[in-house]
Amino acid sequence: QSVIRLEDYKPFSHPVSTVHLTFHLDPEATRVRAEIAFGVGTGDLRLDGVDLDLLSATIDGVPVTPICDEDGLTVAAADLPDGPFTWVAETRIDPARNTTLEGLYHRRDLFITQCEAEGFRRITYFPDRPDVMAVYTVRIEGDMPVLLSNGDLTGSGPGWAEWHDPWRKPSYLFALVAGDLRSVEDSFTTMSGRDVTLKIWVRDGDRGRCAYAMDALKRAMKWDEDTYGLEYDLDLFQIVAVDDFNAGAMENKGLNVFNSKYVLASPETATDADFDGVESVIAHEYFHNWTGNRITCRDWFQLSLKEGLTVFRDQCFSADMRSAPVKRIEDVLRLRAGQFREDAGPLAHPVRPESYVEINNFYTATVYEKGAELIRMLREIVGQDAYDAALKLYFERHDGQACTIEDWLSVFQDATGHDLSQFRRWYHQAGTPRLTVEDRFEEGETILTFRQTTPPTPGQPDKQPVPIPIRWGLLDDKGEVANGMFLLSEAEQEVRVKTAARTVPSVLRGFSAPVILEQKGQPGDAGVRLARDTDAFNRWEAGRTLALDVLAGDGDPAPWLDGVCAVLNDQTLDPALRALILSLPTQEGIAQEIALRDETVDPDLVHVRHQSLEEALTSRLGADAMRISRAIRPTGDYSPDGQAPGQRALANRLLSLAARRETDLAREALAQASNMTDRLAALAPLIRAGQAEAELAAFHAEWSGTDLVIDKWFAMQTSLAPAHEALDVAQRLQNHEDFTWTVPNRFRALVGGLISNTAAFHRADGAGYVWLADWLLKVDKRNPMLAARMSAAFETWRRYDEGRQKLILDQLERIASADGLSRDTGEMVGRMRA
Ligand code: DPP
Ligand code: ZN
Repeated sequence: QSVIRLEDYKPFSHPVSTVHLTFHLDPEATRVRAEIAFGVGTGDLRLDGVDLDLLSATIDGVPVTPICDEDGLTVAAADLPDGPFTWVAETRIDPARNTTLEGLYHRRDLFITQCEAEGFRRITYFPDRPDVMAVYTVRIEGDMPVLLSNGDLTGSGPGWAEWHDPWRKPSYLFALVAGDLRSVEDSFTTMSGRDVTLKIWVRDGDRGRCAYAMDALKRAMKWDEDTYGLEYDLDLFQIVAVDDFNAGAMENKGLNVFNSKYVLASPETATDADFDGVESVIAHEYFHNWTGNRITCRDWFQLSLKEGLTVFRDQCFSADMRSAPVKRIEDVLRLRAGQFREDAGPLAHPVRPESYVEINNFYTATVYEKGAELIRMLREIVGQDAYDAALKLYFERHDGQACTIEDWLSVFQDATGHDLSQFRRWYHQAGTPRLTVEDRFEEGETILTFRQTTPPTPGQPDKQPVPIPIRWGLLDDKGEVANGMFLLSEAEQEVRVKTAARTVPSVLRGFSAPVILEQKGQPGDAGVRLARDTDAFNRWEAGRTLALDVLAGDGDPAPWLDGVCAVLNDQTLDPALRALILSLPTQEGIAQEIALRDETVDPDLVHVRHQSLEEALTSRLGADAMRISRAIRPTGDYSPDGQAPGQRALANRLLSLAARRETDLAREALAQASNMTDRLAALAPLIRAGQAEAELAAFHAEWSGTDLVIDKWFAMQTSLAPAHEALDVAQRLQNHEDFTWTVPNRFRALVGGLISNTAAFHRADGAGYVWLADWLLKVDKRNPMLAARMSAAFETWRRYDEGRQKLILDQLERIASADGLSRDTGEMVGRMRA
């Protein structure tokens, strides 16, 4: 496998100014004519191209015969004119047989493109790299009612359309969609008075489920103006929802392509969490217009330049739209579940990686979520005003360019005067730092001693201290006596605060840095923080600490039970926050904690402990659970905004506890449920109890044909079935007539669902591992990106006992030695076994 390295970066040999593309669409034989204007360059002309049939090529009208290979073609320098020249190539491609879902593909009568990272080379020969930016004009010919591409429509007639995008862009932002689609239209007037037409394109019949996405888009556009002073820059902004998509969505200039999961939502079909997802992904892709499109990446090692910043921006947007502390807790849950897990295993890599085999394998939680945390820390370190000034300078200095992480950090240094040389380590060093805090009271002072270390990760045995912004407070029995922000930059440092007596420290408030905190305090401290920390995040965190003492060790459940019951009855607290505090860490979260303590994870024991703490809480609450659940459940019309989702979350959490004893309570709730959030919440306890057969059949009958809901039907069964049955359930369901493994959403629903059922996936006999490996081998032949992503289910193998380790390694070896394994999956499996 050939390795691409950051240190080998060289600019492209020839500048490109314009690209004219003409598509004659045909499912099996699409012809693409590409006319590319190259400027004066040096050396050979090397163009990327994969699975293309080259029909003809000319330079300035004269036929040329390039040397073609598997990855592209070369025209020798001797055959190139001295001055600028025009390259014209005609290629033939087969979108119907393109099962990779990269490049141009044809599914269910739709032509769809996905070009990030390297899909454009499956459309035509081109220097397919983000630092080659050009102005595109596109003509589409095809017998379909809707023919879309980037930018503005400049002409159309029956069977053809022409588009022009005035903004220079890299090839990964090119898009084309064609087929029988319907649109929902709206408009937005920008702060400078430009009227922008907004269109969301969906299949006939789905127009009734676009309102929330449209509303979120307009709110995102307004927010970016208000918060960053950034305005949209075309007269048209379009979103297309498609059912066959490898990722969540794609920010192509002026024509975002979305997995329909992040567009279509109605109270009957989508849960509160789905509505949140629509809002944040719509915002994320829209925000890319400036952080990604106007300023793009020089090369793919810089991916976090656009992704980290854009995730941070969408997190802030969602925090402003709803409860900020609740959003922060949800972001941290996600960070820990994906990124801390990644950082702790064989796939750990820096936010800015230094090498890759297949770039698709680096669209990771580290690049995205940890990348966002780095921006958040920068803001924490320099302060909001300096952050705003830096962002202003970033857009002034780099608009229209393809940039690096160094460019970004230089902007911050220049705008704020902060020396960020040590901060760079956050981008280069993999692994999650461990932060410990010890406190003592001496002579009228509370002294906090902070220490940091970062464990070795693959290829990086030695780590250096990183700057860690630590927001802290001190609590006494009346409330907060002091607070502040401390920047820990050395391996060990102290903070001294004058206090009258010992206080309870509350550190890393708001999760001010992406580190693992170990708090060496007094036994009752977490209980104090849970009861009265002024920082909502740390109240939740204290509950989690107490729960993990029971779940990952042998702690006494009483402090957790007492603490969360007090929180439950605190009417002044946001119900959404109460629901989060009342929830247990997931079994994956518990396993992570056990591994952190250098103990072997026993998934069965984790499962048992998890169940018994749920049971203990159920006992403790008794009849209160249903009483409070009923009282707090919102009545009236469904709304995904405001207080209602939090009230539903709390009502449903309590229902899930109460229904452990009496499944009839869940049946009753199901009968009364009038939205998808409540229906799924009512179904869950029945599935867990293995008593949902009739309900699942009714659900299927009602939603047959509504793909996103049927995805839920599959996922809930494999993810919630009792551990000893879940694999059988999955094997039965994979023969269901609605199970189409070639559709990524459906595959992820069933297989991803089973993987998330940790005790089932990690069955001691290894049947879960064999089953997943069988699937990966099958899917890899069609859609390598999808298989490679899913293979990360094995990344935690070192956590388990020798028996399970061997069973997983056997499967990794079986995959590694399979004939024709993709570069994607080959790289993943290789790294996991190393
Ligand atoms: N660039 C996309 C996104 O993260 C992923 N393909 O929005
Ligand atoms: Zn993104």
